[in-house]
Amino acid sequence: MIQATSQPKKPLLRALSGESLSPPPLWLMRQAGRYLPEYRKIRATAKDFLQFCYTPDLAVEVTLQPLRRYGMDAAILFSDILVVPDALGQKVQFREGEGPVLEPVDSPEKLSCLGIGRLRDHLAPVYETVHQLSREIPQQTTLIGFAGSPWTVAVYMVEGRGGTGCGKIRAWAHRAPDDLQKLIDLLVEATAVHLVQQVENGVEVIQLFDSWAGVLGESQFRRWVIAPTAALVGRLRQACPDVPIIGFPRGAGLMYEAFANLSGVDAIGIDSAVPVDWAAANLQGKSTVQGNLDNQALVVGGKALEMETRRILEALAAGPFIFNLGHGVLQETPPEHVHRLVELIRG
Ligand code: 1CP
Repeated sequence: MIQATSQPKKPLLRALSGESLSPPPLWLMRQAGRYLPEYRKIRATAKDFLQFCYTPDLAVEVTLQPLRRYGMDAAILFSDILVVPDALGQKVQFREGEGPVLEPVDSPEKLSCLGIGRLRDHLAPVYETVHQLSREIPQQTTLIGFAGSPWTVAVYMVEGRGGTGCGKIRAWAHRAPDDLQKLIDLLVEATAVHLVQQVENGVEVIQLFDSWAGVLGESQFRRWVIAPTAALVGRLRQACPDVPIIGFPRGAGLMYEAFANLSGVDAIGIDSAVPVDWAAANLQGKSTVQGNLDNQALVVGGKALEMETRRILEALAAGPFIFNLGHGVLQETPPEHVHRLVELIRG
C-alpha cells in the first residue's frame, strides 16, 4: 500500500479547527471583482453575468486572479448566490448598473412553479469550475465554496431585487408564515444539494452569506435566520461532517451570540459594526471569528487602513481568527491598498 505523504494542514483549516495563528490567515469577501483591471478585461468578454458564472474557464481564471497578485490563504469560488433561484426556474437577470432583477415569487402559486429537479444539471458548470480549481490552486491555499443562506436568497426571490428594505418579505412573514416557510424549506433543500455538490467536487470550507439577516426583529431572526441555517448545517454535517462552515449573518447585532450558540456553524463572520472586544469576549470562546475591517478603510488606505487593521489584530489575533473585511471589497478600491493590507497582516 502506498502511504500518503502527510501535508501540513493549511492555515485557514487550522484556524477553523480552533487554532490561534500568528499571522492569522487572510482572505477577502469579493476578492475577485471589478476593482481588478484583469477582472474587468475578462468580464468584458462575457455579455451576461450568469453566463460568465456558468463558463468554467472564465470562472476559474477570475477566481485565481487575486491569488496571483496577493497570495491570500483562500480562494472563493467565483459564482453568485442567485444561481440557486436561477436553477429552481425563477427568471433572474443581472442588469448593467442595476444589479440583479428577478421576477418576484410572492404567492403559493408562483412558488409551485419552482422545483429542485433540474438543479444539479443546471449548475453542472459551477461544479466543473470547482473541480478545475481544486486541481489548480496552490498547495497552502484553501478552496471555499458558498451559497446564500435561505433567508437572504428568499429576500431576492420575493422582493425581486436588493436594497429594498425587505418590506414585502417581512410583511409576508407576518401575514402568511406557513407560505413563506414553504419557500424557505425549498431553499434549505436546494442549498444543501448545491453545497454537497461543491464539496464532492473539491471545496474544503463552506461560507453561508446571510447579507440581509440584519433587517429582522428577534422572533423573526430566530425563525427565518437561525432555524433554517441550523437545518441546513444539520444536512451538511450528515453529508460531509469534516467540512467546516462559516456563517455570516451580516448586521445581526445583538443576535450574533444566539446565532453562534444555535446555528451549529464553526466560525462566525462579523460585519464592521460589531465591536471587536465584544466579539473576542463573547464569540471567540466557542467559534472562530472572521472579519471585520471596514471596506471603506481599504478604499482610503494610508493611516486609516493601518490604524483599523492594528485595532482588529490587537483585539482578535490572540484567539482563533481569520482576517477579512466586514463586507465585500468595493469596486473603487485601489488594488495597491490590498497589497498594503497583506503586508500589514503578514509583516
Ligand atoms: O458584473 C459584475 O462583475 C457584477 C459584480 C458581481 C460579482 C463580482 C456580482 C453581481 N456577483 C459577483 C460575484 C460574487 N457574489 C461572489 C464571488 C467572488 C468573491 O467573493 O470574490 C460572491 C461570494 C457573491 C455573493 C453575493 N452575491 C452576495 C453575498 C455577499 C454580499 O455581497 O452581501 C450577494 C448579496 C449577491 C447578490 C449580488 N450579485 C451581484 C450583485 C451586484 C449583488 C448584490 C446586489 C445588492 O446589493 O443587493
